[in-house]
Amino acid sequence: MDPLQAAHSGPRKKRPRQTGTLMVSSPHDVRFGDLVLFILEKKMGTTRRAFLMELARRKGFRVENELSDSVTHIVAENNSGNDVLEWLQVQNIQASSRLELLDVSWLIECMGAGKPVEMTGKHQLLVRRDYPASPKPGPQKTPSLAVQKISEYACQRRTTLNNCNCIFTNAFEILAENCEFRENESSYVTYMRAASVLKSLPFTIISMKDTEGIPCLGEKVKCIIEEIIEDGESSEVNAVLNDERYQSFKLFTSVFGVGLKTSEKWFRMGFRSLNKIKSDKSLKFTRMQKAGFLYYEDLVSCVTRAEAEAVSMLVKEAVWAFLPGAFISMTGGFRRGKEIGHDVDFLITSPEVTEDEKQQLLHKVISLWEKKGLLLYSDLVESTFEKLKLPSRKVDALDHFQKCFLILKLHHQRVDSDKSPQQGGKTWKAIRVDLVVCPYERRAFALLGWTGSRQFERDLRRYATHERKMMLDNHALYDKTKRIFLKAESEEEIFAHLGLDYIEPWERNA
Ligand code: DCT
Ligand code: MG
Repeated sequence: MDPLQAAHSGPRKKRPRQTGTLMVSSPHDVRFGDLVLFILEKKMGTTRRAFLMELARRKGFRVENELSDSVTHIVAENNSGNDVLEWLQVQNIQASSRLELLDVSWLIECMGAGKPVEMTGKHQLLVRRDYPASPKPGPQKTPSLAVQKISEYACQRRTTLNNCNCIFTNAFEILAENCEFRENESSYVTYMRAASVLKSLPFTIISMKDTEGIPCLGEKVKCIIEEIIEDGESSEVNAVLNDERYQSFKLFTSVFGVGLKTSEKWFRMGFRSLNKIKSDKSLKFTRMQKAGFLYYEDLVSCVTRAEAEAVSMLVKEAVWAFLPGAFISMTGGFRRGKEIGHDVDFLITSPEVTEDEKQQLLHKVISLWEKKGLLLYSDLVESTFEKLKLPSRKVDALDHFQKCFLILKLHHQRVDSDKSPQQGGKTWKAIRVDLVVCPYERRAFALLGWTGSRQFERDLRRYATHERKMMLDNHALYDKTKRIFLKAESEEEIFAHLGLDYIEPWERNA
């Protein structure tokens, strides 16, 4: 066993069992009978607890010596909501959802007011809902209050862009990328899942104790987390960042049209810079790569939301010129609320048009842009969609819808109308745009698939397969037990078919 690991999974400190301190106190009239208080001794101490109990009773509050079913309010000092829940678990007591967990500041305000004051957020002890206290050995009741395990599937977690564990997730994403470059699929998945679960946490990991109960964090991952906690950085990540192969692949794949195969070839040929590659007469480039080099600077500088909105206008103008009733949704990262992206993705669909009209749409749109001088690159892929085909088993398979991969010329003025074109300067920016056209009755599946994130999509499919015996992809959902396709008009219906709580697009940034 890894010595580090052993250090973290050792026996937990036994907490002394709390027994209510028996007080000798004169009887007081209870004035606020519907409140039954219990004051936690832990971290408060016997004397202070006894003092507060006596004071509260004198003011007409009912305060119990022992924790019992009748208690409605637990008051604690210097404890978090999770601390209190953990304490309750040790007592083998089931916390009901009507039990209030309050900070001592509430009680003190009540004492000042001589009556119960309103409980607000500042008084209520926060329970990290996704963060269960680690289970104790032996039979136990599960507290019904708020304790829910973090799922191993990203589609059962809410992941906003509010990532409070960047320091760790950046590290794991670099390690994952390095594995991708080395085609080490299993390590890639390990690191991506670790990054993904950390992104969903509503708190920052500050000690190894915080990682208890979190899935997808294996031994290796935990060692890296520990090193980052202790040193602020990971030696393994530093080694990757200084690795020649990683640096070269990172550079080469930043060119549109260059994937792992080409990068491998160039790396083996001894290339280390893009300038050397561009000027080498013996190399042959695809049409995509030529465009990639030509518009390199624009394409590596990310697309802003303002630019994405301007592209959206362009797309709507062109599509509606031919199909006024078409639905156009911006998908991808921008639909998830991101402020920047590497491209802008759109899903287009329309009810009540013939297959032929729909098939012609992208062709017409592209030739319109070509006439207007806005088309810098296009690659149109015809649909290979078949209605009765079962969803793909592969989690990363491309879908069969008709689509085009484009580079469009976006004039600065369309983004910022105040911006007057500078004399002689370039007045536009090259932007990567993807357009996908899907059959109207498949729009919910296509929208769900094209909204991402990739990790979220992978886990949705994995969840469907392993937990529901269903098959999901960008086209359809198939129930293997019932042997039927499950129809859906909206993303909500797909989640419902899968028995999942609905996760909003901005919560899918896994
Ligand atoms: N997608 C898919 N099948 C693929 C590739 C992508 O279903 N083979 C989905 C998942 C995400 C979405 O399409 C958009 O893809 P990207 O543009 O690559 O991702 P993004 O989340 O929009 O990220 P970025 O902000 O970098 O564009
Ligand atoms: Mg995108």
